[in-house]
Amino acid sequence: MGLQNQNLSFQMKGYNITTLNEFIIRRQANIPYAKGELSNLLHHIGIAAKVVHKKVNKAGLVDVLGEAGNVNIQGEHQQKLDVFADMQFTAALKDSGECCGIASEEDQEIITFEDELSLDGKYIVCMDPLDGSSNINVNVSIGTIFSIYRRISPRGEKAQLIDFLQEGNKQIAAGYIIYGSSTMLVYTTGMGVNGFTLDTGIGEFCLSHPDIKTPQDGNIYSVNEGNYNNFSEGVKKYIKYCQDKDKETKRPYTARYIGSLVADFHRNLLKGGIFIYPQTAKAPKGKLRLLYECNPIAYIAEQAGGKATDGEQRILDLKPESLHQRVPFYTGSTKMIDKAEEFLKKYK
Ligand code: AHM
Ligand code: MG
Repeated sequence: MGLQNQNLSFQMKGYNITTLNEFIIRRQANIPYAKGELSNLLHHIGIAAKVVHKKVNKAGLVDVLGEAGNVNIQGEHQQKLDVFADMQFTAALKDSGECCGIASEEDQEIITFEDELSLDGKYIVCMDPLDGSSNINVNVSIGTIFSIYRRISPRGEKAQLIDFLQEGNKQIAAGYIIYGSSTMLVYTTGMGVNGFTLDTGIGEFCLSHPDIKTPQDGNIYSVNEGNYNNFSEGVKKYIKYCQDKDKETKRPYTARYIGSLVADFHRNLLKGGIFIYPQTAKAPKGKLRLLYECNPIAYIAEQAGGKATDGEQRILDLKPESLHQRVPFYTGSTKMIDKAEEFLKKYK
């Protein structure tokens, strides 16, 4: 039996698997005039995710743990895996031929791709190639975050900074990969959120979490409480509210904080909860970066029926001023965000 016929017979016997690529192509078929450029870009992100997954899974066995010996733009010591993931995603985006430039947490300036194919690329990508760096060396979940925009500058020319400083509400697609007890890719193109788990047996991301909807309310709060003394009065009071006993609102809530945004967000997305990284005395503008951490996560949160704000304004409506801009970040179940904002307003 030829390979094609064998595949057909697997399907006929009821192997009901939808791979990431099949899903992307089916979605594309629903969009009139789509030429497959975004599909191709997402496909390449999927490939890089598999390569990084493989490396992350071997951490401890091969020499990928520890510091790379450089300090990045954020003043953080780059880990070997930070550098590896940055290289893999950069190479995959360049290879796609659909992307004319990227902004990465690991690089001070934008990187432009200047081969003929890429210059004509319609998209730019902002990314945090390896999020949760402090957890790399201790076998705790880490992630990759990406955000895709249509370029503003003319096709055929070099990508410009203005292509990257677009409001989050202009995102075409966003997603994350979580390297956890299994590896998952979760993404949105503005038509809901879908999650794919990597089946390592066949080397494919398979649809495992279709049309994710986050609970409107929850009982998990996620914040680095080690910073408590440096929080504003409103945040302190909200944390106390989370800890107070109240039967009707099922309090006290449960505290869960991993220290990897992707993992903390992913858990709360599925279970219901609130993630907070507010301003602190040490980080007066917050810690997390608007372009490649908050915007993509905010887009996914909203597409799943949740919310994301800086404590007052919708994250997706903030006008970026610089590549590595930081913002306070509140995201998760709508009712919990509303309650937190009530406290911020009251104790402003
Ligand atoms: P990174 O991109 O250098 O890994 O930093 C971002 C991470 C987020 O994943 C996480 O939410 C936050 O930093 C944790 O910070 P802290 O250790 O201050 O709680
Ligand atoms: Mg990060």
